[in-house]
Amino acid sequence: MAQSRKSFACVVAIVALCCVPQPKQAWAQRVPNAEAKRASNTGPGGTRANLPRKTPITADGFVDSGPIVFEDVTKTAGLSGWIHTMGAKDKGLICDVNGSGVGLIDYDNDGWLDIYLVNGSNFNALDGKEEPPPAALFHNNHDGTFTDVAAQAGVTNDRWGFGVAIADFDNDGWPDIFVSNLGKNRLYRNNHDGTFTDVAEKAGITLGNWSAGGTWGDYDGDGRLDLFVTGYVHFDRKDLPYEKTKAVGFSYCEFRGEPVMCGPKNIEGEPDHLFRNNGDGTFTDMSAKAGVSDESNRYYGFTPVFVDLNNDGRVDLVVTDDSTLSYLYINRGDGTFEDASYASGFGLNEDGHEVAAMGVAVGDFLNNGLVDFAISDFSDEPKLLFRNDGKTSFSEISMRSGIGKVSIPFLGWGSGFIDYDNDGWLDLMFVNGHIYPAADRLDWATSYSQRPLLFHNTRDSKFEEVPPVKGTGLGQILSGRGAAFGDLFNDGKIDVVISQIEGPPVLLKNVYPDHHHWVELKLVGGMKSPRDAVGATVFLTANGMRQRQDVLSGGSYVSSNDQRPHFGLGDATDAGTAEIHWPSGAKETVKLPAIDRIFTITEGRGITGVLCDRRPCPVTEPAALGSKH
Ligand SMILES: [Ca+2]
Ligand SMILES: [Ca+2]
Ligand SMILES: [Ca+2]
Ligand SMILES: [Ca+2]
Repeated sequence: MAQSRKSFACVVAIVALCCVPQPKQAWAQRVPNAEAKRASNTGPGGTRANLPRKTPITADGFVDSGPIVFEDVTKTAGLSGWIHTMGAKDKGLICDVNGSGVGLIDYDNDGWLDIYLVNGSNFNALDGKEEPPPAALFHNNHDGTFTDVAAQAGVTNDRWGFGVAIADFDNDGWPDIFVSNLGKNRLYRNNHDGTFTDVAEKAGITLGNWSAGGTWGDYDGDGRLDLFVTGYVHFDRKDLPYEKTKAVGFSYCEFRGEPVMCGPKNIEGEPDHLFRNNGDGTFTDMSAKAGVSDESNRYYGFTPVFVDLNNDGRVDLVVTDDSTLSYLYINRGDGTFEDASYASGFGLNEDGHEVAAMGVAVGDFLNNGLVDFAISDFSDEPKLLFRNDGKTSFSEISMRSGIGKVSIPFLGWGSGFIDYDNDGWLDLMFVNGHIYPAADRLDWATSYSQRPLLFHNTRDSKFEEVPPVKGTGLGQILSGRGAAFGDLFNDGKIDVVISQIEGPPVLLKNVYPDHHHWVELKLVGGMKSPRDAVGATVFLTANGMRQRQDVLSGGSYVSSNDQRPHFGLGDATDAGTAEIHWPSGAKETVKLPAIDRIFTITEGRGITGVLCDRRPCPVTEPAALGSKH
């Protein structure tokens, strides 16, 4: 999150000098001259305090009319009573600013997505002096409303929470919840009766310092989901990272000449962990053996995702790192990973610079069968679009694609490739918000609360910003952090749940007035695959195109999206044919018999369930016959 865009050589120099006091102008010298001059006139009690300040584009640029994509239904849905809190209001410490993730989970297996919202905490709560702020589990009532059942369900966490990753780790057919904390992590096992039990201690995955995010994936192909957890910074209550303290290498902490909270630069990092699932409720730490421990680098890990990026049938691993190189690991298939962060071109931006990478969107936006990535990062940086060129090679094409220039003033977090208009081409959304409250006081051309960004995919590697219409979901400014994307109302349109730091969540219902068709798949793995099919890849051939969707656990910003592959069909009236690459290695081809349906497909058995117009309907004969294993 801190100021970034520094050459790798410069990073090495700073790391080497980390225990030496930094010169007071260390940050300011990278600010362009004119801006530096302005900054020198500002600050607390500065001379510019009374001058009118132009509203930055991050909180402006709204239009009076246009197509409405999202409607903010937070209040009517019943979500506005829950409030996220994290640390002190002055946001003076690094633990106060990052916010938390959102997990979409159908915890009661009724076919409707429920919402898990991680909460933060504060020192008083940690010390038992006040009630800890609880996480929320909002049950979907199928009528557009939700009810918070976290307390009854036993999933309030009550720790300083950051990330969430949803998966059925014990293959019992019921999704479970991993929560990463500043403090011990949680693994909430689903008891099948609306309640959960925290089994993290027995599982051996609590860790205990600062875990940011998690992702589930069967990296060793034994049919059991394994867990990767990012470490952010090493945090010590007895040595808080304030300016000029030992915890920050005695450095000053400034942004454009303004004193700000310290970090992550100069704070000791926390390593990452890969836990192999032993199948008996316990896990074994394989981080070092697998080559993904981050032990020697201690980069500031945020959002990890297991996904097969080179189409060899094995999940690989990408990790966004704050203000340091981001990782891209290729699964060798022998229990180890090859670090291809530099070689692939994924770890740095187009100029070869590291960025403060927060979130990651995963999706095949070119419809060429390869997954691409978009990375949300700090303000003053373009948000990054990485095109997968095959052969484990990526090109960063932000400026060429049309998302670069527009996104520069925004500080991005939750990120998702979603086909909001169901035309068969993945669009791109970023959820934004600054970490420094001073952004609203000083002339930085950015703001503390920021509007979300939605880009329409105009094909041929190009995107266009969707104008934010006043009074709609895109037409508001938020303190956005985590975000999860999914079809919450089973109507074939992808909605968004946003977690705001220090505020209520925001539910954006997709009301875009297209008349396009769609299809969704709920996959159930067989005996040799994870039961929830996490790691499966689906190629849908329909409407003259071949689209790809993956079943993933983790992503966006330390969040967990709808795991049902969703395909926009445009005007096509034939739902096409799905080619499913199951985690077991089996490939299955299923002719989908109808549009605008949610099909359950069970490995080796074809279609085993159908939702028509939000209700179960008969499985038709041609569908069952269409399966070829
Ligand atoms: Ca449900
Ligand atoms: Ca389970
Ligand atoms: Ca495994
Ligand atoms: Ca689209």
